[in-house]
Amino acid sequence: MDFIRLEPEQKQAFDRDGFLIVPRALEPQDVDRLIAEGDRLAEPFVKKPHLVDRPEYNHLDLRPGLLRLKAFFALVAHSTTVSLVVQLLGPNIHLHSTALIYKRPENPDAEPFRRGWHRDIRIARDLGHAGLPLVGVKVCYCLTDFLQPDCGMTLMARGSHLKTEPLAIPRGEVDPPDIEICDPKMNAGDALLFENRIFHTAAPNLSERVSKVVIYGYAYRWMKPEVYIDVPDVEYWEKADPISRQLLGGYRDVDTPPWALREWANRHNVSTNYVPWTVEV
Ligand SMILES: O=C(O)CCC(=O)C(=O)O
Repeated sequence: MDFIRLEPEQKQAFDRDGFLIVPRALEPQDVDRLIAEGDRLAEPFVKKPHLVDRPEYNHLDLRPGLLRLKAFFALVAHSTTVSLVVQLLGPNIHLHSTALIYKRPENPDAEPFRRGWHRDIRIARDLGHAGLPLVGVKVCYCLTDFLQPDCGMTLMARGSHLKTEPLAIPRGEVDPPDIEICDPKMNAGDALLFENRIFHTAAPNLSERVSKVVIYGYAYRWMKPEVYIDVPDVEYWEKADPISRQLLGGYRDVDTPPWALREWANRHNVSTNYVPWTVEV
C-alpha cells in the first residue's frame, strides 16, 4: 500500500466534523470495474421492475459476497483511503464491514424511507452516548455522481460525533433541527470517510438515476467483524500482500501484533500512539 499523507488540515476537518471527503480516491477505470462487478452481484435487484411507490423495494444494502470479486478485493488496502484510515486509527485495525448500496429513484411525495439517524457499531446502546470512543472509520466510495441534494448520499450531522446525548428530533419530523445536516456533493470516484460516532442516515434518492456506493468499515482488531465478511477467494488470498492479509483477519489472535501495518507505519514515520501497560514511577 502506498503512503498518502493525511494533511494536518484533513485531520483537523475530520476531528471537527467527524467526516472527511477525499476527492478522486478511485480512478475512473476502478469505478467502471466496481460498477460492472457490483451490477453482476446485484443482478436480482438491478433486474427487478421499478415500483416507484415501494421505497423499500428500491433500496439495496448488500453485504455478503463482495470480497469474492476482484475489484472489490482490491479495495481492501486501497492506498488513497486506507492509508488515511491508518493515520487516523493506528495500525491495529482490520476490515469490519462491507456493503454495496444502490438506491433507485423515489417518489418525492412518499414518506421518507430509511431515515434512521444512528451511530455505527451500536456501542452507544451499551455504553451510552457520553464518552464514546473513536473505534472505527467507514470509507464510502461513490460509484455515481452525487451532485444534487437528496440524490441518495448518506447524510452527515456535522460535528455530532462529539454529542454526549441522543439526537433530539421533534415529534412528526425526521431530522434534528439544531445541527447542520450535510448532504455531501461528490463525484464518482470520490470517497467519504466518516467515523463511528457521527450520526448519519440514508438520504432519499430524488434524482432520476440509481445511486451506487461501496462502503468498507475499518475498526480495531479487537472488534468482531460483521458476519457478512466473506472468507476471501483462495486465489486472491494467496496473491494478497501482507497488509491486505492483516486487514482480512490474517492474525487470528488479538495478542499477535499487527505486524504488517505496524511495519508500514514505522517505515512512513506514522506516529502510532503506543500506550504501555505500566510506567516507571
Ligand atoms: O444507505 C445509506 O446511505 C446509509 C448507510 C449507513 O447508514 C451506514 O453505512 O451505516
